[in-house]
Amino acid sequence: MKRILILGADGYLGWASTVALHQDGHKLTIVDNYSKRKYMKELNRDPLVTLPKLKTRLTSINKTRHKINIYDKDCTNYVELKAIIKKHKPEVIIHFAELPSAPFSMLNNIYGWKTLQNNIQSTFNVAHIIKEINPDCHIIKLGTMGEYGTPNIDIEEGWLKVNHNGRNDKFLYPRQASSLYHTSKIMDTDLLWFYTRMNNLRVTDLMQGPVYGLCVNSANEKPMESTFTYDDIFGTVLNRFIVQAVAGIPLTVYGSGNQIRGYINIADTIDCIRLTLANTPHSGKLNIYNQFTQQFSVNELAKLVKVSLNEIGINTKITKISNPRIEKEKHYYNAKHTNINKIGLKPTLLDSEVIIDIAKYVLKHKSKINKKIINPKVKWK
Ligand code: USQ
Repeated sequence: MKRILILGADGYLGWASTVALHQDGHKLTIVDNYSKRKYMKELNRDPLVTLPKLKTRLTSINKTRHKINIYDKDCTNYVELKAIIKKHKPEVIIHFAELPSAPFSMLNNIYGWKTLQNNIQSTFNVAHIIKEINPDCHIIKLGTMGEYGTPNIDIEEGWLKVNHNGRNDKFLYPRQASSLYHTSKIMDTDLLWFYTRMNNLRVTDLMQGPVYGLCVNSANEKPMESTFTYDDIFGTVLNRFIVQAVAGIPLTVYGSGNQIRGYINIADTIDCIRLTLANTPHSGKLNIYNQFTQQFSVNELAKLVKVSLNEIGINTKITKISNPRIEKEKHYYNAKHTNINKIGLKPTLLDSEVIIDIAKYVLKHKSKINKKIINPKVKWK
């Protein structure tokens, strides 16, 4: 069992990880400054269910096993973050404390800079503090498959071997993002690789595809429930499509719908965190995992939602709307993702049952769906 510091514990993945790792018996300290909630409010976006803040959500959990320490602090504040790390001496830091949305980062110069500033500064703080205090602490950082973009060659897991003029070397796989958010994640990776090779840190970078699904324990929904967003700025595509179908709105396929990405169920995200916790990198090593389980085009996802929800009497229409983003719509996509399977991931595959399960949760909260926050308002051009 480990002493773990979770940064960004109020989010979709942060909260799910907090509950799961607490159940596994780890000793947790969690931090969040609720900045995503603040920006959602500023932009008149709400999640499907507005959950209480961490302290309230932890009331029942904190009566059992180890008590979880909670801090309402900003990870871009070096001094405050350092004090927490000094006090709790984590063996592992899981860093989710980043602004996670591509459309948010492309809305205007203010949110673009906020995304860059928050994400780079929090990552810098984690790496620099760990270098100063305890280089043996394992840093697990959520990266994104979007760092690689859509190159016309296979996407390797983090690294590319290059033979140039008869000589060989290995470099970070080329990165070319198509939003400022994804660019901030590239900068994170560069910072962590810098500290890993210069200061012998131990870092795991999880290059995750868009996540879907629920973190709801059906036996006792309350403590497990994670924030579930479906709006045009903070929602990811599959969760959005399911909410749109339940609300009777045609699914918003952007452009031709041939964009391919690698997707992952939130339950598998949590398992990946558990597996990487058990596989600490050697000192001076950056382990990179491409964290997704299946590739789909947007059209395939829309069709799967339509066919699956038809089984429970929901009749769904699909529309193609002008793509608000600048992204390749027809492209080669073959991303390797074997490293995480090698250390033990048993993938949860996307099928009708999974989609219907998510839809049942959404149906319970159907009256809360705000139809005004579905159509994309942020344009890249
Ligand atoms: N899309 C639609 N219709 C929609 C929403 C999205 O066609 O209503 C399309 C987008 O144009 C894109 C694809 O679906 O081609 C995925 O979009 P997304 O909004 O689900 O995901 P994205 O903006 O790429 O970012 C999300 C998360 C981010 C994570 C990333 C992984 O917000 O935190 O890093 O997924 S990846 O996409 O592999 O970069």
